[in-house]
Amino acid sequence: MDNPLIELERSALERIAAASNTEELEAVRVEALGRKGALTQVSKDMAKLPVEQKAAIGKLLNAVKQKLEQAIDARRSEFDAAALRSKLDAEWLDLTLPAPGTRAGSLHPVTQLQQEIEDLFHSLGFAVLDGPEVETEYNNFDALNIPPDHPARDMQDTFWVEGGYLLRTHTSAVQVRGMGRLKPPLRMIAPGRVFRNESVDASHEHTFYQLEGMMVDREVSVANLTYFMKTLLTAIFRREVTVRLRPGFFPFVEPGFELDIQCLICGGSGCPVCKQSGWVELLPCGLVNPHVLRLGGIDPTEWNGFAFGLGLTRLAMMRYGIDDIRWLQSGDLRFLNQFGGAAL
Ligand code: FA5
Repeated sequence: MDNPLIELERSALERIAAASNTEELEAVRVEALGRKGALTQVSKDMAKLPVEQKAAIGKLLNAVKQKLEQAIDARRSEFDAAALRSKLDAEWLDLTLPAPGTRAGSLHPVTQLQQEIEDLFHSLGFAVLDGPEVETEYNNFDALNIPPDHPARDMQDTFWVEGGYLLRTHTSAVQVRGMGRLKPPLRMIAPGRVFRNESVDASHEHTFYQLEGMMVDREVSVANLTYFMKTLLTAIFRREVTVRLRPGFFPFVEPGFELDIQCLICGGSGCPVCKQSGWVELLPCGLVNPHVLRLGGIDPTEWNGFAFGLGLTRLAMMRYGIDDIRWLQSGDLRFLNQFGGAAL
């Protein structure tokens, strides 16, 4: 049985050397060393041999097996090294070339718009306030005349945080802080990010931006409110836009209004952004409810005011003709690079 084993070793070593890739090498391994391979067959045939031959053949068998395994491992290492070499060649970087330079970033379109509106209101005597995104339940709801059992709480599906805190659902919470900080007469705006547990679609995000506005003075009227709203929209759109004012309910204003803008994506004929209605809700507003002033430490017999809550993300959509709100938080540079106007 000597010769067949030696012959088997010789031909397997030849084929291992001739294999040109790992697949061919594996085929040789299976044929020679696999469960149904040639060496396994020899080892089964040994059972029929006389006892005195078994030991010698067994020894030879093990030696051949070991030699073939070593040859296969060595050849496999050659293939691995060649694969690594060609990968490194393909990904080669010339570190001696000069660096491409700093690529200038730019402000997000919502930030650009926010800064424009801040400049505008600043020029009209409004302070720009900031507030926390994790708010107290009191500032977000109770102080705005929305007690725990009030159905208006359901209008804003809330992300609750432990310990009486929540992710603010609107920037109106900053009104409460503003009234505490600034004494009347006061004018303030508060831009910022807000959160609602909403199903996302072309015009609804769970995380979006609003810009709150509030003015408290003596004898403030709806005429003052509409003046500021018109000034705002004319400055932003720099052209005629069609708006409509309709009654709207918010417990913190009385009377309350919804100011809608004719959809600038479809021109009013209907699309997914305006939910086929031709109108986009943009700017709810109203005269501040006297109870809210009282809770804010302001005497409503002496002072009154207006407040509005601009949907800043939706305004950006109208301004730039963005047909799906999800683009704005996508982080997709192909989208963002179109707004490269304002450098960081
Ligand atoms: C409010 O949040 C009130 N706090 C606004 C207010 C302030 C009223 C002061 C009166 C006085 P509303 O839930 O309608 O209201 O949201 C205001 C605006 O935010 C909407 O008109 C819309 O433009 C925008 N908005 C609301 N929900 C979403 C959303 N899921 N995705 C994007 N924008 C939204």
